[in-house]
Formats: sequence, structure tokens, C-alpha cells
Amino acid sequence: MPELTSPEPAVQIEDDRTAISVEALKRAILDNLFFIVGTTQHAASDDEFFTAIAYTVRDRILARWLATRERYRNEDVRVVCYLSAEFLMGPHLANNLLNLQLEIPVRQAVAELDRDLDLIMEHEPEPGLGNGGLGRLAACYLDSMATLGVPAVGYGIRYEFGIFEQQIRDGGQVELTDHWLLHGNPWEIRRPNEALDVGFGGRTEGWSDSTGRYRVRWLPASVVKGIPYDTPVLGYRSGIANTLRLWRSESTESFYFDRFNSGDYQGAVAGKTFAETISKVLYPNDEEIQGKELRLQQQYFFTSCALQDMIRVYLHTNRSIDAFHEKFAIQLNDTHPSIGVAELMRLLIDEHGLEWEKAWEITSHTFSYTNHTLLPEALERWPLPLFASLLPRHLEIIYEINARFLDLVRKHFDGNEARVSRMSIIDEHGEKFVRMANLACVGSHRINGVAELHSQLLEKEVLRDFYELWPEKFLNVTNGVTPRRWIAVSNPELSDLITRHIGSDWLGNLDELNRLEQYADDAGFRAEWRKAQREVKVRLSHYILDQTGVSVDADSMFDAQVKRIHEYKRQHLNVLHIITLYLRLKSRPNLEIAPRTFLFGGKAAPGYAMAKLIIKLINSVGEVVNGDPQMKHRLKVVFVPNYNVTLGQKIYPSADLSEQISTAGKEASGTGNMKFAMNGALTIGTLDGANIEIRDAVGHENFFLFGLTTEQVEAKLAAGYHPRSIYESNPFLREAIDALAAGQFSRGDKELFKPLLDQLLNTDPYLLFADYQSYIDCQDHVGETYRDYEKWSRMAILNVAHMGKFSSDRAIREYSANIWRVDGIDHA
Ligand code: F58
Repeated sequence: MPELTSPEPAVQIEDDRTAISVEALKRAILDNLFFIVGTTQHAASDDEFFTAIAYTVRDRILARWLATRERYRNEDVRVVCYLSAEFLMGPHLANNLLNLQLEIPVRQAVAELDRDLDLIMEHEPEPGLGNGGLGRLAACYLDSMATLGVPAVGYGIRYEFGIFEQQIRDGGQVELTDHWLLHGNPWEIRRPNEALDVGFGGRTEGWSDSTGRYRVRWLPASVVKGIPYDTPVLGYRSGIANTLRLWRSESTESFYFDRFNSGDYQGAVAGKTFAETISKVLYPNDEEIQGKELRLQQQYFFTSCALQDMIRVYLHTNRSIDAFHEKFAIQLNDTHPSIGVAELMRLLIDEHGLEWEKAWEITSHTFSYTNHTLLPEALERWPLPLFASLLPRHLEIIYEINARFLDLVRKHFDGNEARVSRMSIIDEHGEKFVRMANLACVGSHRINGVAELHSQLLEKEVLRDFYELWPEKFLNVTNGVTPRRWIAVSNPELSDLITRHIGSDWLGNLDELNRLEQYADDAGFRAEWRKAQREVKVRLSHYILDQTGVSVDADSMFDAQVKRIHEYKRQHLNVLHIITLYLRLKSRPNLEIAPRTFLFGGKAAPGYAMAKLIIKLINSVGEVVNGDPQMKHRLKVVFVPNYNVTLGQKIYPSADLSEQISTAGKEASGTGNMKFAMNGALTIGTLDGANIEIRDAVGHENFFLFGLTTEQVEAKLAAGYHPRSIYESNPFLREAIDALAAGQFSRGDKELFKPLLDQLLNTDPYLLFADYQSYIDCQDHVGETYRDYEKWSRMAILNVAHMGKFSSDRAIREYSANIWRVDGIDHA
């Protein structure tokens, strides 16, 4: 226990907080337990131990963090500002230890304090500040920017409650509040000195400045304060620490004394409630917008904070505001921060006195926009009255942007008014809306999709008019994921095996993985490969037993589908295969099959009834299959609750088969597909999103392809699609659907799945029936292949060997060269 009475000299304290010997780390952990957490080694819970270790690690980050900041300032570097309403960072400790290369001494220190680092790490709450792929992509990109030495700040919202915690009760989803800040957050630093004000509502008025120029000022009805919270983002072996700066909304006045003194106790705190609501909770909807006022408040709040922050930094460089776009490149992660286009115009014109033309030149050279979706229901638009009441000045600016833009459209397209009306930032068909994707396109100099197919479809369909006007703005940057978190942190067994054979450079240069190719034909290596994966599967089996009570066989094929639950992602197609297999085994009990464990994970948006019914379906089928003694050692179905980054880190490494079965043309890219394949799972998938590029990279013979192409899907729908006739003519499909309709998987309840079955039989908008037989045939082929485990391992090794392209480092290099025009600084 630390001595209470003998304060150490300052220089010693500094050393204690940076030294990395096992002894120093032990001392530091004990000190932090005592002085920060207020407990002792033996009394401390694992949560408390985690906190003490996290502070110990943070102390060892701070010097590089501040040095990085200093260097960026001195070298006056160009900075990428990644604006995103979501950052799904996942737990930090293991990742930071990897990047600092401190895992070995910290593990040792913790062991000498009689604790197990792996167990302690399970106690780190996950900052779930995102819904899914889009938020996680932002996190992977921050990792790669720090690794490559690209000066960058991630700007977003510090939600008090992130994505809800999912529990499964009686087979259905129940949402619980996510209390990720309950024990405090050791990784962040609150910087109240850098707080900024953000206005809402009110009105505008004109005035004349001293030169007689007409100016406008905005008189907001209310003002809230944005307080930044900074988290360091370390690069892998780069010595660089960039910043994730998340804003919390607070009241400018914490208490209205005048109201209090006149007896209005509620009124005394009313403003506080409005202000604090803004950063209170993450909207848990993916791929569907709801047009809620609070969401627009959130978007404007963090975007305004970010832009004001950039301008403040910029003005410190003592340059005139005219060259703002030379200092900053702003990436809009989808349209959520696209109000920034109008806000930067407002700041430049109203607050900094620029003329419109100059302000527009700066703005349009600063922004670029990444689109993440092809689903029309996910394109954001705000009802005009709502927008006008919340952001009156921005609406005026948008009208002006739009008027000038539509002049250009008329000139370019020879007065084609149909086109003008489609491209207008204001949707005037009936009820009026502000179209945020149009604003983002007009205000950006680059527009990118997230996989080849997706970018092509943007050009051909969703953003076709804009492409025809400005083809030079459009490009593709296929998504990537960080191998540090998704291989090294998640799968130490595989990482060690790879490093033993090809050295450790692959983690910083994923193309190096192609050197594994030579081992695909090495039987000894394949045996080691299987052994490494088996350990991971055993570990997951224990976790599954603990969480769900289902015991699964680590020698069975782990067939996994983890992602948000959505009809277009077709988890229910996967279920139709399970039912078909089950019924087949019931009628032919001696059939030899490769034993399979079907793993599902994913959250449904709380208001998305069909997605919730799909969860219920998975669990109901699981109940029957898992409870059937004839299925023992053959089939298991598990829904692992609360899928998040932490759980992903357990599942990706364990999977043999990765299910990427969305309807062609619907999944923009997918990134789970990459995480699975990098960890050695084979993919069964459609020609959708990045699946196409994964298949090209790993070799068509090492990928299980099925289903219609995008063109075939479109043609089928255009020709009049009749799912019921497929049901009537396919006996296996009919048998599966009839079993569901008869209540065979719902304890005799014939009503439970009726909404789902009716939809499939009548419209089937995601073409499950059209792809059913192709999927079943392909799955049969998968099953056969798995039984030849030497062949399977060979294919798995070749998959990993060819996944270099899907590193987020490659993606960030492309963004840097083709969009941001930034160079990485020289680093370690
Ligand atoms: C996802 N979008 C895409 N949106 O669906 C996926 O194909 C892609 O790989 C990924 O982006 C990264 O590019 C996605 O995750 C959301 O979660 C939004 C949250 C906010 C509301 C609208 C959807």
C-alpha cells in the first residue's frame, strides 16, 4: 500500500507516471488504486482495478498526445476533420496496450498483483456511441489516420447513453439503458476552457455595417454550451496520438437565481433540461430516418461546435480566414453533419464578414461527403417548418445556395425543370423538406461511395443527376477495417501464428499477408491453423454457455451472421435454410452432415417491428432445434445477446463461415464481411457491396457465391415478381413456410409469424424466395466442403492471405491522396 505520509519529489512522480518497467507499472497501478479510485489492492473490485490500470496507461499516453499536438501546431500541418454523429470505438485498453507495445509488462505487473489482465479487461464498459457499420468505420479510420501520421480530429457527440443494451427475454428483444459512464471514463479529458456556444431558434435581422454593407445577424432564442471531451487515439507503432473530440451539451446558466428567488423552483432549472437533453442519448435507428427535432438539434450542435473549434484554431495561426480550406479538410460521414455547409457559410459571412462568393469558395473546397446507403428511406430530409423554426438563418442561407445552384442546373441542362425539381435542395412535392444529401452534394468537392458497386449505383441511380452535372466530383473508396483491433486484439492466437511465420510487419502493412500463400499447401501449418482456431472456438463456447445456457460443440462448423437486424440483410433467409436442414434431418435421420452451430447477433431498432419479429423467429427456431435430441451433435442455433464491438471481437475469430447474404444492390459495403474473412472465415454471399471485391481478391474458388445479381433483382421486380408462385412450385420452401405457419416453431401459435409470412408470400421486397434455392444449394456445397477439413483450411488460409486490400490503412491512403490532399507526417 502506498505510504500515506511521505510525498515523493515531483521529478520522481513524473517518472512513476511514465516508466514502463514491470516494477514501475505495479507501483503506478497501486498508486492509482489508492489515490484515484480510493481503494487498496485486496479490497478492489475488478471494475476498480480496470480503472486504475486505465489511468496507468493513460499516463503513458499523455506525453505523446501533447507532443503530437505541439508538433501539429509548430509544423502548421493540414488537418483532416472527420465529422460523424457516431464513433463506435469499442473498449480502449487492449487496443492502447497494443499500440504502445505495453501488453507484456502490463500483463506481468497485473499478474504480480494477483489479477488476470484478460479478466480485468472484460470489465471495461464499451463506449457504444454508434449504431453499426457507419460508426465503426469512423473508429477504424481514426485508428488508421493515427497509424499513418495523418493529422486528424474526430468530431462527434459525447452521448450520455449510447446504443441500448439488448437483452433477450422469452425470445424477444428488450432494450435497457446503456450506462457506459457509470464508473467514470478514464480515457477522456474534459476541457471546459474550450467550451463554445451554440444557438437555436429565434429570428434573423438585417443591419448595415460601417461600410454600409447589408449584413444579417441571427438572434437565437436559446443558447447551449458545448463542452469538449478529448480521447487520445494512438497509432500503431507511430508514436502519434490524434484526438477524438466529443461534445457534451450543457446549459449556459446552470441555475436561474432570479426564478429561484421568486419561488419558481422548476423554472430555475428548466433551461438546463433543454440543454442537457441534446447530448443525452444516441438515436438507435439504423437505415431509417424519423425526422425528430432532437436529432436535428444534435446534428447542428456538434457540427457547429466542430466548425467554431476549427476556426478558433485557425485564427491562432494568425492567418486571414480566406485560406481556411488550405488548413482543414472536412469529411462528412454521411449527411448527418451536412448542416455544416450552411453553418460554415454563416460563420464566414455573418461572423467573419466575408462576401458570399469568397465564403462559398472556401466552403465548397473544404467539405467532402461519404454516402453510406442506397436505401431511399435512409436519405435524410427535414420538414421545412421544423427546420425553419430551429435554424432560421441556415434556411435563408440554404435558399440562397439553392437559388444559385439551380441557376447553374438550368444553364447546364437547358432549362429542364424536372431535373431542377429533382436536384433542388428543397423538396417541394407536397409537404416541403430540406434534402440533406442534396445539400451535401452541392457543398462538397468530392462525393464517394464505400464499395465499387455502391459507387456505381450512386452514379447510375441515387445521385445520378449530380453525377451528370459534376462527374469529376465522384469517386469510390472501398471501406477497410483496422487489422490492429480486428486481428491482433481480437485474435491473438491467429496473430501469433502469422507472426511466427512471416514476421510482424503485416500489422502495419496488411499486404504482407500474401506471404501466407506459400503455407496453404503445408499440412503442418494447416494443422497449427486449425489448432489456433479451435482454442478461440472453445473460448466462445464457454461464453455462449454462460450467456445463453446453450452448450455448443467447438468442433462443429460455426456459421455466423452478426450485424444489425434488417430485412435487407436477410437474417430470415438464413433461418429458412436452418428450417430446411432441420426438416431434412427429421425425414432422413441417418443423413451424414457436417455438424453446424448457427450463431446470430444483432440489435433491432426499437421501433422496427419486423426486425424484432426476426429476432423472435431465430430464437423460436433455436428453441425447437436445440431441444430436439435428434439434433444433438448436428445442429445448434444460438442468438448471442447484445452484439457490440466487444462481442464482435469474440465472434469474428471463431467463425468458420461468414453469412453476407443481403439482397444484391442493398448493402452499401459491409465491413463485417472483411473482419470475418481476415480471421479465416469463408464467406457465403451475394454479389453485393464489398463482397464482390472480397471474392475477386480471395479467388472465386475460395468464396461461396449464390443469388441474383443487382441487375437480375431489378429486372425481376420490374417484370412483376410473384413470390407465391415460387412457394407453390418449390416443395422444400413450401415445407419450411408451412411448418412456420402451422406453429411448429412457435409452440402451436399460428399467428406469431403471420406478418412475416404474409409479407414473404405477397410481396417479398427483398427477394428471399427468389434466392432461396440458390442459397440452399450453395449451403449444401458449403457443408460438403467443410467435411474435407484440409481443403477448408487451405481455402481459409488463402482468404486471409489475400485480405490486404481491406485494411483501413489502404482506405485512408486513398482518402488522403484523392480527397483530402494531405500527407502523413514523418513518424516513428
Ligand atoms: C452502413 N450504414 C452500411 N448506417 O449499411 C454498410 O453497408 C457500410 O459498410 C457501413 O455503413 C460503412 O460504410 C450504417 O451503418 C447507420 O447506421 C446510420 C445511423 C444513423 C441513421 C441512419 C443510418
